[in-house]
Amino acid sequence: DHNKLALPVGTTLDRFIMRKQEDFPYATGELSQLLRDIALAAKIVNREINRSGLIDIAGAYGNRNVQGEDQQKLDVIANIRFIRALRNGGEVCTIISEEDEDMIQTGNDQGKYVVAIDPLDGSSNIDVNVSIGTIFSVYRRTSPTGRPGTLADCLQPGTHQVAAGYVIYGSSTMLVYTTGNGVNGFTYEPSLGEFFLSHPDIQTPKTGTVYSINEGASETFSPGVAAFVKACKDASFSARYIGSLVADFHRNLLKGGIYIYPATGKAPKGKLRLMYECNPLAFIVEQAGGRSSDGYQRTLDIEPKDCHMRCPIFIGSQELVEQAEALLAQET
Ligand code: AHM
Ligand code: MG
Repeated sequence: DHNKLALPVGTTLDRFIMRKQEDFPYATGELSQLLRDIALAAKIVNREINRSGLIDIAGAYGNRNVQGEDQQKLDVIANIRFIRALRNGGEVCTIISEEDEDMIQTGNDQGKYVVAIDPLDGSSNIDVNVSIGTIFSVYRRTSPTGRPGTLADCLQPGTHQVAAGYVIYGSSTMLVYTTGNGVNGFTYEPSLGEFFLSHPDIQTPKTGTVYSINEGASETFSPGVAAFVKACKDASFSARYIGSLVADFHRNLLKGGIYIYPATGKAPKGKLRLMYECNPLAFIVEQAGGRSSDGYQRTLDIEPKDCHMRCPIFIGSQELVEQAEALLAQET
């Protein structure tokens, strides 16, 4: 019962994390520290993103740094920032990141946690000033401490997540996360440099009238997906597709709806990655009362095969995801 843990709107993220920890008498505070590390890196990345449009202008007035550091692409910068924060924090032994083919060993062999992260998703949207996001997932390692984390530590099913969240760098910047006791959203106040609780105990609507899918690929949809999209149109749903996963997901979480990235001709296994895109959002949506599947089975039950594995995703309001699953089940 997470209602007894309710804290008022306006509580700072640090205080919120601290108070939640006090509710678990045996908690050592390591997960709390890890979440604070992620929030710190998010603030730094947020600053870089807000400056990104100014880089050329800064060059024009002679402010470009000589090493050319400010010319690195933002997804690379975000990757560096998050890895550095998690390494310095000390709680994480191993990281898998969309930006790195191999597992990253932080050198913190005593760290009890592994993190899967997409440091900056939707980065093709940066140049056109569209919202982008960070998505992360936290697992407790299963191998003994005192040595680097293992592939098995990283390849746990989504049901084993101990925390997951995302940061949306949008018209305001928000951090939304769960540790398995509901979902809470925090809005960043840049002039104070703090995240404040703005969306306590988020519940997603049971149904909705928004569908989000890249219909440019509709010629290659399976019959079940095509039937679902047709049903959405027959019901005069609104089509909303930003093309930035976190932004599409966040809108539907708050307003109701379904986001789909199915198998397509170009992406036969779907496009999105299980470990750092699908699973964290699936954990969050379930905690908010919604549902996520690959069309046939619950996302969180999928057995991960490699760190960068892709899978189709149907995620959002429970009734809509169930309707899509029912139509897929009728495929022959
Ligand atoms: P990325 O990880 O290379 O940025 O790709 C993921 C993005 C998601 O943010 C978005 O939902 C999806 O790709 C859009 O793909 P498409 O353009 O095929 O619809
Ligand atoms: Mg991505």
